[in-house]
Formats: sequence, structure tokens, C-alpha cells
Amino acid sequence: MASAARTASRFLRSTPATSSFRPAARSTRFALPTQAFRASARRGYASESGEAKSSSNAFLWSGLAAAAGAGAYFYLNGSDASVGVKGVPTQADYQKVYDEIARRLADDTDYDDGSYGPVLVRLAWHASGTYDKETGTGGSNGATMRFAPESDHGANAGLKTARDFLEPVKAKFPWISHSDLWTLAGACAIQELGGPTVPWRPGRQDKDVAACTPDGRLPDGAKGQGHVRDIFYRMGFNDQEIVALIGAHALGRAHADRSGFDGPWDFSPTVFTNEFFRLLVEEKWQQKKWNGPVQFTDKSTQTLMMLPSDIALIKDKGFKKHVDRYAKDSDVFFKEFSDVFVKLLELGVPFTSKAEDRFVFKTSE
Ligand code: ZEM
Repeated sequence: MASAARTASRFLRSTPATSSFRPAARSTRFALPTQAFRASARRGYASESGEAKSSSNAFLWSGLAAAAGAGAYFYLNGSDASVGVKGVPTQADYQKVYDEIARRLADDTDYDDGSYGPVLVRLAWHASGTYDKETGTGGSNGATMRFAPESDHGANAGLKTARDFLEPVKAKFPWISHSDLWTLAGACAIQELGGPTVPWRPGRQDKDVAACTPDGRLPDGAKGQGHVRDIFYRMGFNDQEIVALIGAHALGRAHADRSGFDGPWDFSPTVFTNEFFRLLVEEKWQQKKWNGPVQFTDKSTQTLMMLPSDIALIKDKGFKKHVDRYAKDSDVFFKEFSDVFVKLLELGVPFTSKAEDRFVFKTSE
């Protein structure tokens, strides 16, 4: 199925934008062929696919009970013969977690444009993007978004969906920390949606509510280049890295009931491509006339959107040169996105493993 996504993304990359790509309505499954293919390619898993769907409280509670039980087992025994060597999970164990997330993504297409992948990417990013290089606080280590006040920060609206999506995975693999799980899920979603491989390593430990970061560390889409630089320089990124990271807006959409903004950035929001950049430079963007926050829409179809912070990437010369590079060359974007996304997911994590020991997960077929 990932190859289907790749085929789709190749197709998109080699096809000039025309109005035939025009999405009809918000509920349109933009990448329907891909999703349909995926569903049929995953028939082997059908017997388990009811599991999450019937995610009644009963399922949730049994999952939680299983998690608690397994947790107690680990605690009492110190190790579990079913995991890794001497209780230390191996790459093969993490690949099982990856496969479970990929399976749930393929099975549960009844959400948004047909995939939970984009919101998983956003969860991994918001868990990591709180990092402050001066104080060493924030970052993915800790998974403090499980708790209020961080879960209630305006920027995190809607991410409960992603956290809940992953809870059955946590219940099945109770030995993984939430913070490793959320970042692994971000890497998995990028790969499964046709993006580059995202080498990943474990080592994050969950912290308690006291480690919640203050509100205001994540970027505000209503603001321009000065703000974007302040926020990302605080994490330790440069201009090229900032632009590459924001290319993740090829995925997903804004939701009026979450951020106030509304709409997708491109016509294939469940396929990772360089379309965000191509559309930024090739389309004419005008202010949307509506009763909502200032956002931009494409002149030709008026169905897509850009945030003021996205438009800042073409207004600012230092950013624009990278937008142009990525619009022209998808391979360069894929490579540079992978490098910087790996860096993002690792901010502030006290690894004991070396960078060269990162795992490269096998994408689903
Ligand atoms: Zn986003 N992002 N983001 N982003 N983002 C949204 C959605 C998504 C900004 C932002 O304000 C918003 C990065 C950078 C920045 C994703 C990934 C990454 C939304 C819409 C907003 C408002 C939320 C909603 O309503 O549901 C700003 C201002 C950014 C920097 C200046 C980076 C970096 C990302 C990953 C590497 C993704 C995948 C989505 C789509 C989520 C979804 O639910 O579909």
C-alpha cells in the first residue's frame, strides 16, 4: 500500500495542476484511489478490523486493563520473555509497533480525508516542538501533552483524536513509553503516506504533569516570518530546516473547530508530496472572504488554503529560495525533510544509543 501511495505521489508530481483535481466538497476523499487500494490490499487483516471500530468503552477498558496488567507484570518481573533480549526491546519489537500503527491506519479510513496519518504527524510535531534549546526543557521526551494544562493549549486542539487513536497500540505494547510511541507514530505516518523513510531511535521516558511546558511555545499560523523564526530558532533550527519542516503541510487540513482555519493545503492531503511548495509558488493566493481568521485561498479553485505563516515563506527572501528548491525537486525535499524531521523528533532526548544505531523501519507493502 505504501507503494500505492508512492505511485500516487509520483503521479501527482508529474502531473500539472489542473482544475480536474478540484475537490468537490469537504467530505471528498481526495486520495480515494489510494485509500481504496489500501483497504483491499489489507484484506488479510480484516478479522481484526472490527476491533477498533467497536471501540466501545468496553474495548477501551479492556485495553486499559491489559495495559495495567502488563505494566504490573513488567514491574514485578523486571523483564518479559516476549520482548527483546533480557527485556530490552529490539528493532524487531519496534517494527511490530510500527506494523500495528500502519495496520490501524490502513483499516480505519473513516476519518477526515481517509487517514489518521496527518493528525499523527501533527501530534509528533507538537510533542517535540515545545523544545527550548536554552533551558533544555520541552521536546518529545515526557509526552506531557497527556495532561492538562498542555493538552488544553490552543495549539493542541484536536490532538486528542491522535492520542486516542494510539491508545490501543499502547495497550498492546505496554513496554513502549507514550513519548516513544507518539514519535514512532509520526515517523510511521510519514512513511505510510508515501514520504521518505524517517530513521528513529527509542529512549524517551514519560514524565509527569510537573514537566508540562508553558503555553505559547508552538507557532501561531496567523503570524508572519518574524514570529516563525523566533519560534523555530528557539528549537535550534535554521531557515532551510524551517522551510523543509513546514512542507509537512502537504498533509491534512485545518479544521474550523480546532484552529479556526479551514481547508486542505493541496488536493492530495493523505499523500506526502512537495505539492505544498509547488502550489505556493505556482498558484495565485488571495485573501479568503469569509467570517473567519485571515487565511489565503488559491485563485483558480478557491478550495485550497494557506495560513499567513505559510505565505510568509514566499514573502521572505531567505525562506523563498528553499521553497523554490523544494517546489522544483521532490527528491531534494524528501531528503531534507527526513533529516530535519528526525532532528525534530529527537530534540532534548537524552539518548544512550548512537545516532548511527537509528532504526529504519520497513514500510508496509
Ligand atoms: Zn502545522 N498546522 N503548523 N505543521 N500541521 C496545522 C495542521 C497541520 C502551523 C499551524 O498553525 C497549523 C508544522 C508547522 C506549522 C501539520 C504538521 C506540521 C493547522 C491546522 C495549523 C493552524 C490545525 C487544525 O485546525 O486541525 C504553523 C503556524 C506552523 C509553523 C509556522 C510543522 C513543522 C509540521 C510537521 C513537521 C500537519 C500534518 C497538519 C494537519 C493536521 C490534520 O489534522 O490534518
